[in-house]
Amino acid sequence: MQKKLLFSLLFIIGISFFIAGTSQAVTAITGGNDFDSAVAIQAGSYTGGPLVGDTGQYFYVTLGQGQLLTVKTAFTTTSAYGTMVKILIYNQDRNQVVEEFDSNYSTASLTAYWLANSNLASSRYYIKLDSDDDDTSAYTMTVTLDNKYDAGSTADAPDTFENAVTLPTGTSAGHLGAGYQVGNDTIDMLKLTPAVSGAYQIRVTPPADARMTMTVYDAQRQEVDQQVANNAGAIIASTITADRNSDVYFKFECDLSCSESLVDYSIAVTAPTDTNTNTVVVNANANVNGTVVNGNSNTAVTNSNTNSSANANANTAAATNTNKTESEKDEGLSTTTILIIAGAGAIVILVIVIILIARKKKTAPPPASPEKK
Ligand SMILES: [Ca+2]
Ligand SMILES: [Ca+2]
Repeated sequence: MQKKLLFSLLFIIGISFFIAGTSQAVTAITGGNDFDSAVAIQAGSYTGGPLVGDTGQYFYVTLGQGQLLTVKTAFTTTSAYGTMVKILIYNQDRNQVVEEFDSNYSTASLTAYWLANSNLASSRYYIKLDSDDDDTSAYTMTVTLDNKYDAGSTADAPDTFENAVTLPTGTSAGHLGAGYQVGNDTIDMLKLTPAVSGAYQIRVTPPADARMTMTVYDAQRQEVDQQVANNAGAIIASTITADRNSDVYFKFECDLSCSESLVDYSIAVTAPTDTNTNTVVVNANANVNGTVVNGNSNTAVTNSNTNSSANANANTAAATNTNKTESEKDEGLSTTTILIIAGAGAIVILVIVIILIARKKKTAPPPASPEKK
């Protein structure tokens, strides 16, 4: 019995910790009455209300360059006549840049967003929740800040050549948001530094509703090509011939005539194949040792480079010289010479022996003649 109670207690405690860990904290909040009294908030979830009359409640967030602010709200009302609810966003100069609104007879949900460009490292944006004419009894608000950095960098690509974001080869993502309700990021300037000389192809794929423009500039910042999409969603491409380490700039544009929504586009850069092939001849000497010609076998090592950026030669294999060394050759000749000398000596000794035998025969007394009887 006690074991069952202990098990039940542990189970309840575990469930409580699980719920606490997975549920998102919601903070009760009340905004200011105007810009000067606006309340600073961070990314998070909030609840508040009521919104009375036309006063509304003011908040503000600090938005970094290349960051996307998203404000999601849900309003409820008990008014028999309904209300008109709004999300308004203002820039740091307190100029209105976003207005989202809807009629609300019981509940209404709205979403507003804004993408900040790189003109300011960070800036203040005001959020106003508003209810015209009649009361809105309560609201919930979720604020998120997402980094919409370009081409794998940690920044929004700027409008100008200076500080252009590095464009890598392969596929990367870019982000633009143009005009009222969307953002002030209408231009992304990127820079490609070729690792090898040759033809590079750049393809830009926009979302279905965007009609983008790409302009290409050489290292002297002279325009060399421009591609304008004929229709929304069209892929645009350019092929340029570039020298190694000579920068090429790309300006990607999407203004209000391009899209009325956020534009997440992809950039595919295809680099040329490095066909540079070096042939290194190792040990081309032909040694002559007296009357003996030493024909060396030279080994040519072909180095096929495949690394376009570092041109890293893989030519580390040593050439193999199959020739004997001079000392080895000298050692071989000495043995031959010794054999010749030994043979000659033997011949001389043999000749001397023959001569001595011949002389001995000449000096020997003639055999005695038989006596006459
Ligand atoms: Ca951008
Ligand atoms: Ca930009």
